[in-house]
Amino acid sequence: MNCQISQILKIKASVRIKFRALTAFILCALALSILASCGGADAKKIPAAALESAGSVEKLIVIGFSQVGAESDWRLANTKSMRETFTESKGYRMILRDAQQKQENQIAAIQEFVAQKVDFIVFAPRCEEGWDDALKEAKAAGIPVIIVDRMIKTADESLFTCWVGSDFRGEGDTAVAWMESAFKDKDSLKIVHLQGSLGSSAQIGRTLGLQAGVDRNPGWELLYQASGDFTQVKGKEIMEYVLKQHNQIDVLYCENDNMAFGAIEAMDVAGKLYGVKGGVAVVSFDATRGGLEATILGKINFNVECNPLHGPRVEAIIKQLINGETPDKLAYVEEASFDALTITQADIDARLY
Ligand code: GYE
Repeated sequence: MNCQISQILKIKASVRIKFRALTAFILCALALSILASCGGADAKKIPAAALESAGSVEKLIVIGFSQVGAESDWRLANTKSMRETFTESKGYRMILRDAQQKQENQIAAIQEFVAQKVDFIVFAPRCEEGWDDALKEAKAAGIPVIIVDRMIKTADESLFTCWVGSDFRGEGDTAVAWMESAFKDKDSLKIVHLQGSLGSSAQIGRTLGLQAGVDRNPGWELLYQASGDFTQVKGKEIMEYVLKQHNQIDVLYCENDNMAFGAIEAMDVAGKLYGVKGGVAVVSFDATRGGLEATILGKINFNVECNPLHGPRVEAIIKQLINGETPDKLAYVEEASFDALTITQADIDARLY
């Protein structure tokens, strides 16, 4: 009998332990699901402004940022600017997706942001064409889309809220104006042209500027033109090839600093004279710190600025939208240019990227 009772007590105790464990499990699961719903999709759906005034649980403004890639110093500075601007301490949560230079990855990122019901989509498009379908999804979900840096081509301007970036054609025109003045006494000019990623606004604008220069200057000849996709590695590869094909090159028109760095490496290896010392005059774009250092050293003759510090500009737009204001549809950043003969150390010291 005693034995039976102790057996029954043991069974009861074990049932009690199992019951307690089950209760704890259920409580944990409940707590987790409450937490998940606080930080989940529904919370994000609430307009940020409303969240701020209501002092609600999730105050962070959620931004989905689709970045092109990490192809250049310019791009790294651009990503850094966005990261430094949209921090949790300032009330933001930025979901960054690096598309690794592939448009399909950017489309997938935009779709992901729509599914996550972010508050704002920001994207730096790889190329101009082919965004309508993805942007229609964002529009249908009521998510504002802010385009930075390069621009898109669309027949329906309502598919994006606004754009901020550079006047790439203007940059090309600035570079060509320098070439026209620097070589005004030369009857013929042999030009090698390293293009950026084909189909991107930065490439299209800078190429159009050069093309206009070639069209109006009968002595100008485009010896060779190829895309180095804005990378140093490809800039070097292409220049190695070109140097084997052509002996006389007057100007190397590089659509960004990194391709110029690569081409300079190739010229160094080949023992080719370039820069202010004579030989191949190097024209570049971006005017990053590295680019300006190469300019003051006389390796790059002329460098046209392209400013990547878009984080604060995008933040200003987001604040306008939250306050119910209408930002400018298109906003161009003011940019300078630097000549190796006049650049100063102060110009470099002032450079933030
Ligand atoms: O010039 C280049 C980068 O779109 C302005 O992209 C940007 C360009 C920049 O990879 O370095």
